[in-house]
This record gives sequence, C-alpha cells and structure tokens, in this order.
Amino acid sequence: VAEGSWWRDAVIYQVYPRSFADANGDGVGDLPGITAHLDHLVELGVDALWLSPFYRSPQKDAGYDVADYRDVDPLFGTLDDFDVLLEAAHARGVRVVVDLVPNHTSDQHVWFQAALAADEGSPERGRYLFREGRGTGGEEPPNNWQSIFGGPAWTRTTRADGTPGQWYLHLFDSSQPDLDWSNPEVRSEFEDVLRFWLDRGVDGFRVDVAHGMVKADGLPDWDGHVAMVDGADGTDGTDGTDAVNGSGNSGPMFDQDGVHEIYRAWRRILDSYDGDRAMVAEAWVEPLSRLARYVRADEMHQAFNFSFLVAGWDAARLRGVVEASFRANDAVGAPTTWVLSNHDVVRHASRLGLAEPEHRPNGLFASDPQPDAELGLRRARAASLLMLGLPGSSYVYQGEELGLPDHTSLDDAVRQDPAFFRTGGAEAGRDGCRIPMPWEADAPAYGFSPDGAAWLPQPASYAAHAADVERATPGSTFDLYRTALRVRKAEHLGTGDLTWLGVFAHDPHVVALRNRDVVVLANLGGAAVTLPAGAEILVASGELTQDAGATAVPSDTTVWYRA
Ligand code: TEU
Repeated sequence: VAEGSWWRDAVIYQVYPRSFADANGDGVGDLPGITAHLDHLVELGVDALWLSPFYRSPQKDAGYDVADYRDVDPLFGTLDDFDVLLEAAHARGVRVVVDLVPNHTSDQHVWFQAALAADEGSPERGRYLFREGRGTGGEEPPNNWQSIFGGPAWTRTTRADGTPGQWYLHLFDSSQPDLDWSNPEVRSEFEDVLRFWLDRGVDGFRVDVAHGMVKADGLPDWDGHVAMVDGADGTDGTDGTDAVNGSGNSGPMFDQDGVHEIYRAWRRILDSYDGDRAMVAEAWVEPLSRLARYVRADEMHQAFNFSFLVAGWDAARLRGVVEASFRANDAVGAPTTWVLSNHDVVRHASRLGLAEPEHRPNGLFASDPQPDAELGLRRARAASLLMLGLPGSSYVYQGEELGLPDHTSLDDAVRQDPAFFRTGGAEAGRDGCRIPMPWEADAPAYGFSPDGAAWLPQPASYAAHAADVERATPGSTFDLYRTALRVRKAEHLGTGDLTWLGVFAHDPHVVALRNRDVVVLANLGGAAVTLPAGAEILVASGELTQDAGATAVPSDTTVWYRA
C-alpha cells in the first residue's frame, strides 16, 4: 500500500460485518465472508474499508458494546481471520480502518464486572461514572440526563447484601456503561488498544461517539433534549436556514473542550507508526466551525460531516452546508469528509423518497408515511454523484452502491435495536438500514448465507438490487458508482477545489460547481437544465434528454461534464 496522505481524498466503504456476507452459515455475517467478497469492492474502486465492530461483545448494541477490545467475537471469526482479511485487502491495495468504541464498554467487560464487585469509591469504580443517587435514600438518579436510546441515562446497582447502591451513567443502553476519561488508567488502556491494532497493521480508526467521552465537570442537570439531532443546521447561521433539523448533539455530555487532549495524545501515537495511519471522528457536532476543531492538525484526520447528511434535498441548504464545510475546514487545513448513509440512519435511497427528506434517525414503521421508492432511488443516485464530485473524502455505506432501500415494514418481533426497546416501541430503531446484503438474485437469502439464513429478513425488493445483477447491468447503481469512482480518480476530484457556477449560485433547484476541469451539476427538481453546447458528459445519475440539439438534465439528476 503506497504512502502519502491517502485519507484526504479517499473513498472509504463501510462494512457492517453482521450484514455483509455470512461464510459459516449461521445467518450472521463474518470476517471470512468479507474476505470472500473483497473483489466486489476492488471492482467498485474504493480506497479503504471501515469495519464496524467485530470485537468480543454480548451484542446488546450490535457490537458497539465491547467486552474485549483485543479479540474477535466468535460470531465473526477469530483474530487469524482478521489477519487474513487485512492481508487480503492490503494485497489488493485496499486499506482497512477499524472501529474504536472508547466512550463506553460492555457491562460484561472485566473492568465493569470488577467495578460492580468492588466498593464504592474503589479504583475499580473510578474507571466508570458511579455516583450516589439523589433524594433521601438515593432513589433518584444523580442527574436528569436521558439516554440517547430513550429512558434515564442512569441505572442503579445492587450491593452484595441486596440493598440498592450507587448509580452508573450510560449515555446509551444500560449494558453500555460510560468510562471516566479523567482517569489516567482509562487513557493508557485505550492507548494500548490503539497500539494493539496498529501493530497488527490497521490503517486507522473510526472513533465512536468522539464528542461524548468527556462530560462537563460535576455532571450538571440539563433541560435541553438529549435527542440525536437538534435544531441547528451546521451552517453557523449565516445563510438563514437555521430552522431546519441539524446534526448536533449538545448539552453537558457532548463536545466538551477537554476531549481534544485525548485526540492529541492519540495522534502522537498514530504518527509514531509508518504508513500514514488515520482517525475519523464520529461526532454529531454543530456548527461546522465547532466540528472542525476535531480535525485540527494535531488531532483527528477526518470528521464525518453529518450536516451534509441531514441537509435533505434542498439546493440552498446543500450549498450552505458545503460552503460552510469548506470555510470551517480550510481554516484548520483539513479536508472535508462527506457521508450520506450509515448503520444509524435511514438509507438515503429511502430517506430522499420521503415527503420531508431530512435526517430520520429513528427508523420507519410500516405505519409511517412510506417513502416513494422510485423517487428515493433517483434522488439517492443524484445525491451520491453530487457527493462523489466534491473535493475531500467520501464514505459509502455497504449496499448504497446497489441503491438499496431501507426495510421499512419490518415486523416488530424481529427488531433488535435497543432504541426500539428503550423507547417502548415509540421509535422503530435502526434495524431497517442493517438488512443483510443481497449478493445473488436467485439464491436463498439472496446469497447472503450459504444455507439461506439471515439474521434479519430481506425485503423482496432486494432481488432487483442483487450485486450479481447490478454488476452486469449497464446503468445500474453499481455501474454508476463504479464509473464515478473511476472518473473521480482519473480527474483527481478528491483533491480538487470548488468554485460555484455563478449563474446558479442562488438557484432554488440547482447545485452547480466546478471542480478542476469538471462541472458537477445537480438538478434537484426544477425544469430540465440545458447544458452548454459541446459539454462532454462524463457520468450522469439518470437518463439525460435533448433540447434543440443540446443535452439537458432532467429533475432529480446529477451530471458531471467537461466544458
Ligand atoms: O452512534 C453514536 C450516536 O450518537 C448515535 O446514537 C447517533 O446519534 C444516532 O444513531 C443517529 O441516528 C454510535 C454508533 O454509530 C451507534 O451504532 C451506536 O449505537 C452508538 O454509537 C453507541 O455505541
């Protein structure tokens, strides 16, 4: 694998191991399944993989509840399987980024088990956030924080003699106790975990809840709502669009200044290795100037731009977010990092088919207004081609290269997301975007598993999106991504720079920019846009039309052309 700042313009493919490919037939994807399908990713043309967690875990939050940070869960294989996957990826010139979950451990982690067995005030308890309750008998939680998955963020422990004891903090499920990052032992343990994976040869880390690890001193009450999204839109309020839903978590549990010292220490460790290792922050932080602090030169390399993900399908809003992103990141010398889908949000092929296509963190029920699948796919292809035409790095979530929709009518009986259970079913949760991949149109479970098993049911619509069909079909979504990635690389778009096309700078329907010699023009739903005579089409997200001998871009279509 070549050296250099590969991450600045990389296209990084997110593999969600339990839903990618199952080699051993138990209905859950595994590491050998990923190794067996690497050629799909090579054909697609991505630079790197990010693997969601595959570590030892009771799987209460699909592996984001880690019991042993240095081992592979038997569900996914063995450490040897990991080494084989890493070597096979590197042999194909594909880098591998692994997920690090430092905000919390599983309650089955030896540290938490030791903490439960130890006395109040002991060093074992000091690795987590144990506190006395409020009220006369300590029967009230230590503060009023709510879990992001619903319900209180505190759970009370029971002493050995059966009487109620201290409470512990968990921003997510009660099986995910938060660590105390003011404890030097916690810091050095995770520095060792970083070295463990760096020594094995990984190219970097995606850092889970990177904005949540340090809490405000004294854990003060907070009356704002601890939702996954709040009311800002990432654009620093300069463009008048602050009324739309945004991507920022706020309050005393998020984006505290002290978190940055942790990343500076980690950066020194990564820099001490050869091969240009990189970190990406999963930080739901707004405004973008605040997010940019995570990618200062001595901290992380990238931070997911969730403001872009939540911007929906609105030309002014998208321009505002893109503009604000470059302004914020240029100030710290960092590239931007675009993303449209992941394992936590409704897939953009479904989201953009909703009447109000902003961020839908909580999944969809069959009883919700259902997305228009055709419109959603058309817009998703256009949105992806817009994203891939922007300078910076882009993340692609497994299945989006096939145009997969969410499963929007899952039976409640099969749902597994703790967000569904902790809200008593008020939220559908994220299972709909985690459906096993369709590899073959005509095989049981669409080729996901040799015996046709799949841990979540796949909708019948997946047959038309199966990888074997799409790879062989000109004009398929896979074909679009493959072509776009080839052109993007050939034209060096990832390291280009952006200028807005003046004529469309305030157009309510069109986002149009020049990146090097390529014009990227997205028509978000107005009348067809006629291109200048002689425009050389490089790639288009849908069929183009003719207008008096000139090429025209219909609504919900993006085109790249040289002019
Ligand atoms: O997500 C962190 C997080 O804040 C999410 O809850 C996010 O806001 C939400 O899902 C958006 O819809 C990370 C992981 O990506 C997620 O899968 C885990 O459940 C969570 O951390 C806890 O580890």
